[in-house]
Amino acid sequence: MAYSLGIDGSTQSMSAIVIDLDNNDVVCECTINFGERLPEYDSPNGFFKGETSSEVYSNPLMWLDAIDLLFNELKDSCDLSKVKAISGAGQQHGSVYLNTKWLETIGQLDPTESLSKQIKPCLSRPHSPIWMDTSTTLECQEIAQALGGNEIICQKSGSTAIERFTGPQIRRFYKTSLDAYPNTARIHLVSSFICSILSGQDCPIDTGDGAGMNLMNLKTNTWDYDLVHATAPNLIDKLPFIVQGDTVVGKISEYFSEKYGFSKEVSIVVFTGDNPSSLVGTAASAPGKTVISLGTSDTFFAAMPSTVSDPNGYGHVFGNPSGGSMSLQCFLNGSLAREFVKDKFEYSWDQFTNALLETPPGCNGNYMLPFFSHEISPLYDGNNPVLKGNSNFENWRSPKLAIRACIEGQFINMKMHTEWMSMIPEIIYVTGGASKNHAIIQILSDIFQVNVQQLEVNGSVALGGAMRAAQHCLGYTLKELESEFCNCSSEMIQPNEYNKEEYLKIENEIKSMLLTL
Ligand code: ADP
Ligand code: XUL
Repeated sequence: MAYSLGIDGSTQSMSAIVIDLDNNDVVCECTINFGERLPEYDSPNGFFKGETSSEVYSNPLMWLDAIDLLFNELKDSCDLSKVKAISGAGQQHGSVYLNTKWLETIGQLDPTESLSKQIKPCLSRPHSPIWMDTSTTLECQEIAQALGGNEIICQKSGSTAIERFTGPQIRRFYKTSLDAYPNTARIHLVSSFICSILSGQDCPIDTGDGAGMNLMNLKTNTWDYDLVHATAPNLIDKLPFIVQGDTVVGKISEYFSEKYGFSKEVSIVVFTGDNPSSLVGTAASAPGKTVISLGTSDTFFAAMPSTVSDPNGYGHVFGNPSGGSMSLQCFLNGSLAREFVKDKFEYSWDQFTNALLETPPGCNGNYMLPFFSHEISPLYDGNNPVLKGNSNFENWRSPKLAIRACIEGQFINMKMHTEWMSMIPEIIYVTGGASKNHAIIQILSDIFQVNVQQLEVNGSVALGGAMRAAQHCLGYTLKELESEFCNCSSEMIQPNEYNKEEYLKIENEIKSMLLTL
């Protein structure tokens, strides 16, 4: 019997899925929510703010305690001796800073002690900046200036210098912590940190997650000398190696085999970022399928037929764990914007849905840029949505118009800001909380004029890890794994062609409203 295990080290929780490759079913899924299970870390949503609200950190010891809790639960839920391979992913961009003790300690973890107690003395920086941190605007400018402009950074790394990306974060640490930076022997991403802990050795970074650092050259898949040099001194010695996503890094460490009952022969595949892993777990590894996740923020990602970067600098190119590259566009005003409009009128989701159904496409000539908070696609540093239409609408006196205009504005903005990817998707897979709302998805389908299908998998990040482990260690093909484990709802939502012209008209309106920002 062969089981494969996938791990997801995400912002709010540490999760795992175990799949049975003989019977093609999910053996168990466990989640440790940081806020609920580890309240001593004062991070109800998995992070805390620094001195300024733009600084956002997590405690890496919290992640380690969550790993111990997770494996304890897994041990009670299934027979871990049947697991033959492990891989997984972490939230992208976050970084862990370690001193020279790390390199000795990681190979000799004692199963009678906790992970957090043993790794604590290895941290050269107690807290990890994560992807929600936007404190590095100055460092982004400095790196861009040193390289001769953001265009060059984008050509080299797939993204312009971005505040949450690891390079600018490292530069800020170097500038503000003159003692701690030289004491740092290794800087890991969340993914390579967890992978190192599991395999009991200092592990590499894969090209998928490495591309989210503003340090990796997309053409060579190695650290880019100019970017590394412009970021911080002696940085190259502190970075792990970069490897392709199919690399087997080694076997599970004694810590896990002795403590949780794994066989010593379990192989571990290099971890990747949560979005690249989700690409695998949603069966979208090959070009042609696009995934839109309508969660806290909305993300749009797809495997790329050929690598291009966003000339406007808002989008990103990451490595595709199955080879080639993937594009990703993140919209911060996702579910929270939809909820803002719903709550403003004290509506339930059912009332919200009825409002959508009772208002015609085009919203009777009322348009909205639904940016209720800071936005990154496009860059907008305010908290006022822009409304254009009749006075009832502009003064928030019409719930129906506000609701329809918000959803239309979100998806038209999404369409416009993903055109740089130059792909006409054959199908859009949707996932995340709002994807269950049929009325919202119909508008999405009409605006993109593409068939849309809802994904049934919830934990696509952890599932992607388990699938990659099975593929690269146990010889299963991705096609086999996709057909057994990545299910979609049977219903296909089809675009209404009659609405095409109407939405193209609104696109022009939205374009001119964007110019006023
Ligand atoms: P995340 O994984 O980012 O925490 P989820 O994918 O679980 O987020 O989505 C949660 C969101 O789904 C909620 O914030 C809520 O706004 C949204 N949601 C839940 N039900 C509906 C619904 N019926 N229609 C639209 N949005 C919904
Ligand atoms: C992607 C991004 C987030 C994180 C956390 O660029 O910042 O999606 O990976 O999920």
